[in-house]
Amino acid sequence: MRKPVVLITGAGGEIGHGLIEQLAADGGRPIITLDLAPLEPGMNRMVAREFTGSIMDASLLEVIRSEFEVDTVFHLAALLSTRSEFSPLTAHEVNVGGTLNLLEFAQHEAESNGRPVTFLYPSSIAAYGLPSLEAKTAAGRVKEDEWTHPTTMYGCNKLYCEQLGEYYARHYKQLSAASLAGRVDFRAVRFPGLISAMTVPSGGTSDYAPEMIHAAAKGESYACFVRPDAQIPFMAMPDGVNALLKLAAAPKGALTQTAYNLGAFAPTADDVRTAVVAAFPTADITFTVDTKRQGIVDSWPADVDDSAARLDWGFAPEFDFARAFGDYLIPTIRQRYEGMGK
Ligand code: AKB
Repeated sequence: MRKPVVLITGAGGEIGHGLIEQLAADGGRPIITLDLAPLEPGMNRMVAREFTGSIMDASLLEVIRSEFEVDTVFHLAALLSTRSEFSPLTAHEVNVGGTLNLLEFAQHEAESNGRPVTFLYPSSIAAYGLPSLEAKTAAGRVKEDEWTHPTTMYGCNKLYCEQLGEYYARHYKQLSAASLAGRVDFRAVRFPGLISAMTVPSGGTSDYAPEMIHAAAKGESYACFVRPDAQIPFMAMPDGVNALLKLAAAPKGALTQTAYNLGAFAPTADDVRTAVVAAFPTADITFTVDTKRQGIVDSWPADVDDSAARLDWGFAPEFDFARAFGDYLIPTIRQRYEGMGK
């Protein structure tokens, strides 16, 4: 009998890093990973097997299926919003084509093993598109089904993949004689901007907040590319990882929707700057607005209504703005860069 394993795609990225550590510490199912690049030394010791390759490589996915019984997928691999605007076709191929490959993988795995595969999908606030700053201010905390008219390729990809996941979960091959839907137990969260003390993101538009903090800790100057009053929701990485794990463990019957908003705090760029300068008084942070990237941030909501996640599966972030900075970001980042001699 093969032991069930957890598959993490894009495992070497920001979320994968924290997720592998937490799953390994929990000591549950063995972890297997798939990423374009090898995992960092240290991370690879926490996983049972590491595959280096692409989610676009169907034959590699077949190899994984033949060697392992996967019962949970965390499909993290994606091109983020800024990078996707420079290469929209590649973004579509990776973000949509790659997700479709993984959904097919999960469907086949569930059919051959005779039990559903839980499929966790990190969607994003990029799935929203507010047409103007006036609309953004008036909208306040948006609900999952409001303002879903994304302006970015990444946002379009995320919203469509949420719908693809729902198709596999509820309607897959609905005209076939035998019912095949429901084998993929698809669950998505719409992440706000994530801020990790351990890694600096790349290719995203919410990157200004983490970049500001990491630059200050390293003693480097930083020119923030959005206006001081730019506002979107953010979350500390440990809360993001815990949310994925909590949603994965939630009883299916408790879930009333496939995609859930998650929020924690919604500072302006200037609020972030103020908190960073309080911790690093010599920080040199200025604002040089990139109007195009600003436009993307302006199209995302100032905050989200995450009451469905709180109600259905007990989402409860540990870190508000003060705690995220005081208890997690500043002490961990300080220690990290001091240890590295900056
Ligand atoms: C990005 O900026 O691309 C992401 C996101 C908000 O989904 N971090």
